[in-house]
Amino acid sequence: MVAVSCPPPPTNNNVLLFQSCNKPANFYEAIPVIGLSDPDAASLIVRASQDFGFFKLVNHGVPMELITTLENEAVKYFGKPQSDKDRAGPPDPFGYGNKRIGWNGDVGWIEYLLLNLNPEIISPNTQFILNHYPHAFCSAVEKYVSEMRKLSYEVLELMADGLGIEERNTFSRYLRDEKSDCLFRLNHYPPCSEVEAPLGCVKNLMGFGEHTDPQLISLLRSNNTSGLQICLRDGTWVSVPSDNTSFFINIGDTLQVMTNGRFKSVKHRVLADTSSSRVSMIYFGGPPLREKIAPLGSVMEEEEEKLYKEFTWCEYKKAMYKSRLSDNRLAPFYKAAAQSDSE
Ligand SMILES: O=C(O)CCC(=O)C(=O)O
Repeated sequence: MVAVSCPPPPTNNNVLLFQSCNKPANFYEAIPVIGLSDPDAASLIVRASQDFGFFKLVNHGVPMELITTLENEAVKYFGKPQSDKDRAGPPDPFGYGNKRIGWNGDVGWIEYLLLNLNPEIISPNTQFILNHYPHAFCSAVEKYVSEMRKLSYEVLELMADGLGIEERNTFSRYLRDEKSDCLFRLNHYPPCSEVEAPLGCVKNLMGFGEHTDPQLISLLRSNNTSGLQICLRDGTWVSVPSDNTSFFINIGDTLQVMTNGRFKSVKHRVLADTSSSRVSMIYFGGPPLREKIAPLGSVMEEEEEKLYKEFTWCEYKKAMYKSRLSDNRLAPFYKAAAQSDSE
């Protein structure tokens, strides 16, 4: 394991806007690997969600053919002329985005397509994509997302089992709701040249800066190009070995709140590769906009203090849209006492 610290962006080249970072030499091999039908899957998932906020899911039952079809469609899409791709942008916040992530100055070595899956939100860009993109692309997205929905329910229900909660749908009900606020994102990180840094060090450009995911969980799949890094609980950044046959599951901020901090939302980031493209696809499972989010009594011990105030998912999103990627976006929702303890 190699500790990494990120110096300020380089000033001696034309990629001034982009953060760069040393890449840890070694891949971290201790990431929990869990089979969906392992007899002890529920308790392993709970342990991984507590210790890492992250795990690799194998034997997930999602047909490889469906995954490959979508990946091929994504590669075709990102290979189109820039002017074609720009027709679905700039992000509203959905649609095609290039280098700029969000509205508050975050940039990365990335282009992406973010699709809204919430029937309550109107996104002209998502509508444009559904109306104008090739049938093969839209149909591949639809089939893939439908598999992601099912998989997210299964994982969340195993989490409830593992925590000893009687109601298996305690978490999954938020995503099963027809107004759930879910998103789907395709990311493309083109190869980048290495950035020369002082003292002859070589650094990689930041593809996607450090952040936690806001929703309950994210289901991430990538091609065989590495670049994803997670932050361990001791603050060390480690590289995740790529595996194009598995899913990586991220715990998001909302599940951290619902479990009163028992599960940790995992800080992660992506470094662009110097020689190959990375393509990733991520399903983000969020609750309905008006749903109240708070620590759940069924997860807490008697007498346990709630660490967070109650808020709606819509309130969280409003705060999030004003923040930078790396901000602690749960900060406004800590109870005062819990906040001063964490300072
Ligand atoms: O591309 C990846 O592997 C991760 C991207 C990510 O963290 C995101 O889209 O929120």
